Amino acid sequence: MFLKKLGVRAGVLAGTAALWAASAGSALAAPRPWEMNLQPAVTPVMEDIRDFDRLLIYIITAICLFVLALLLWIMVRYNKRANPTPSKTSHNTLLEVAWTIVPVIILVFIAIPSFRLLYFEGTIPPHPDLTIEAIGKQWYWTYAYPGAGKLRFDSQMLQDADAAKAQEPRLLGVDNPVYVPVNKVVQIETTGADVIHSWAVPAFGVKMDAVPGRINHTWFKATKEGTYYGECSELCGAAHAFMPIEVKVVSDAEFQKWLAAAKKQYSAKGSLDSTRMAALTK
Ligand SMILES: [Cu+2]
Repeated sequence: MFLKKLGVRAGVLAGTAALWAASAGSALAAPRPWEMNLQPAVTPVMEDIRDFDRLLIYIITAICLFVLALLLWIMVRYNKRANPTPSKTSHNTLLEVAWTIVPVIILVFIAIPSFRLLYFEGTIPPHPDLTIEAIGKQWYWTYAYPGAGKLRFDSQMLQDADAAKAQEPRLLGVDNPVYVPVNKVVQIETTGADVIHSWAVPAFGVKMDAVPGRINHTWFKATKEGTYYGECSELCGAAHAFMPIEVKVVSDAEFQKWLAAAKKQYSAKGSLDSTRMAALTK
């Protein structure tokens, strides 16, 4: 957002931007082959993360080009042939002060939006519309909706054949996805039942460690309906790569419909205390 104000949103990455724009539908909600950039944002936090990322790219590019120009200039102007008798100068106060102060100014310039973003991510809006518990287990997730009685269920990765049948992406689709309403503040309370896991959905700009013995909080407000995928992002054991996260962002009405059905279907099926091994069969 701050970048918009600075007016530096011009298309350095015009090609990539065009690609994002062309595929702004819900089909983009999953990672794609050869994707070079962050996934498109569907929450205000992720929008700011992408803006911040872009700001850093501009700064890094400018610094790299400046250093490259200096190197080329030195190589051409001060090589042995062009400059046979080198100067014996060893200090230049002005230059030394400049190369200390300028990086400090650049870092402060980066720190201000960085801290603003950190606080935005870290501060859960008061009175979230929905709270979901995400319990990381070796190697699947258990979800509970504390506002909906005993609604609790396990979410396991689909095996390849089942994923193909269900038209879900391989290694990302799950049997029981999480449902959330669109444009609502969702608070995630996450913990680990055995080892440290991490609940992460790139399109939401959310990544929070699930630590046994404590509850961590994070939040998101998805502004676009669709299916979004994430993965456990803390190395948690042999099947760490096989405990994906699938979130379906749906309309209010659809969410209520799912909630009613889910209450009947899942009530108290998953369990906080029992840890069972996820099926590893291929
Ligand atoms: Cu894990």
